[in-house]
Amino acid sequence: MYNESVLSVILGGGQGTRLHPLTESRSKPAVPIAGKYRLVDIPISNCLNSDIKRMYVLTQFNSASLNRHIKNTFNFSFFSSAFVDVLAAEQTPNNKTWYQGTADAVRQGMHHFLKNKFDYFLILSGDQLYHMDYNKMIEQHRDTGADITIGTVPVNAKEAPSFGILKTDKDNRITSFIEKPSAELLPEWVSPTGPEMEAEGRSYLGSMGIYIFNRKLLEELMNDESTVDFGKEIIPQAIGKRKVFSYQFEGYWTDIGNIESFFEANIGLTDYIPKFNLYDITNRVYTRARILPTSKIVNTQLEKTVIAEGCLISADKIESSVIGIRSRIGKGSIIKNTYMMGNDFYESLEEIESKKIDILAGVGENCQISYTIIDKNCRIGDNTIIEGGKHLEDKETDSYVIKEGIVVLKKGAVLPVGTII
Ligand code: ADQ
Ligand code: ADP
Repeated sequence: MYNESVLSVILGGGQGTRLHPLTESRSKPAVPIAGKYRLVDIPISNCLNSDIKRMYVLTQFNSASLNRHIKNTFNFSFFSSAFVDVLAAEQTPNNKTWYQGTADAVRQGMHHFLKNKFDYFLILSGDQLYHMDYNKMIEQHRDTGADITIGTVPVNAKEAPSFGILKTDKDNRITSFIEKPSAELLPEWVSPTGPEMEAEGRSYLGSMGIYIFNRKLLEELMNDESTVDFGKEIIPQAIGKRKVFSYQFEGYWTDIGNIESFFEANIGLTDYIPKFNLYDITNRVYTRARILPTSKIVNTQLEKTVIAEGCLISADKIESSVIGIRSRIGKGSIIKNTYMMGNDFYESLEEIESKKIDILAGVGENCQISYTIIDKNCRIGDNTIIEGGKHLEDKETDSYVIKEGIVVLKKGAVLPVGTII
């Protein structure tokens, strides 16, 4: 029996500038991760594993790929009341095509949500990598009689300025909250987080951007149209006035909302023991079942590498890299610290001949690629050298972007033979 008291709302992304160019032609929840999944699979799978089976995904624009992915993946039985619905920003008479912020996005979807029977809203972020049993948080929410419960994790001083930081009393009730404090303000926000966390320097309690709200309360708060954001307005304004509790989460959790953290999280999957475990049958990450053939690897030295299904690889060496579905990599190539998303289709030998394709989809022969994200369907000519790293300055061209030393090839980019970046 699924958890009927909870309705989940997944915040699928604002204008997506932080993940540009991966969000140039698709909405953020549809961005491919870990070689075969999409960002939105993470919160949806956590919900399913927590027996929460009604979900709305809020997104700024309705990309065909997101709808196709959701429709093909989360296709529940005819007899089930489970659903995953995508709600894209709708044009209003004021011509506000975009959601103005997270709370505004929820406000605009309210008339859809309230048609359902439930007691609690579970508000989730669409760009985080973690496994979490939300039932434990819901249990605490009920036991404490809270109006709002916020999922929290201990963070260090470097991370703290990009989070909502809070303080609690001995019963975990939140007594104060500040959204993204500046480094100068930080000393005032130190909290006791336990000896293990403190030893790692994680002395601040950060909001995970995961909230439980009692249904009636959120309905009431949404009536105030001046509030557009949870972190900036709704949460700070509720402290002191409502019973707001912290639920401290102990497992691995990371925000993957920008290129650097997205890259780190993907490459982190190649660690000997990755912090995010995809090999746990009790905590499955669900995604589209594609029925692809096995991967074929010829004469390639592989080190700490994750390879998805349906790849054709003849590279010399691949190290600390994630290679996505249907990837093709030519002989003599060396790939390091790279996330290659893969291809949406194969090119048959006949097609290659009849269309006279000179640069095949994938990585050509004798290429050297490092610190790079290769979006889907890129064509990289032979003898290309892409040497990402901190020596590179931020830059954007028609076919790639460089951010924080990471080279990101745009979806479908074509790099002529011998390109050097
Ligand atoms: P941020 O992640 O910086 O901080 P925000 O940009 O509001 O806050 O994004 C929250 C989530 O909502 C993200 O998944 C984002 O993609 C999505 N989102 C943003 N704007 C949206 C919009 N207009 N429509 C739909 N979805 C949208 C928040 C909290 C902090 C907390 C961190 C933890 O405000 O207090 O510490 O999350 O990551
Ligand atoms: P994304 O959101 O990753 O940018 P889409 O979801 O729009 O990409 O495209 C993925 C799906 O679209 C593939 O599974 C494939 O079925 C189909 N597709 C896209 N381009 C092609 C193509 N050129 N030939 C055949 N199928 C394609």
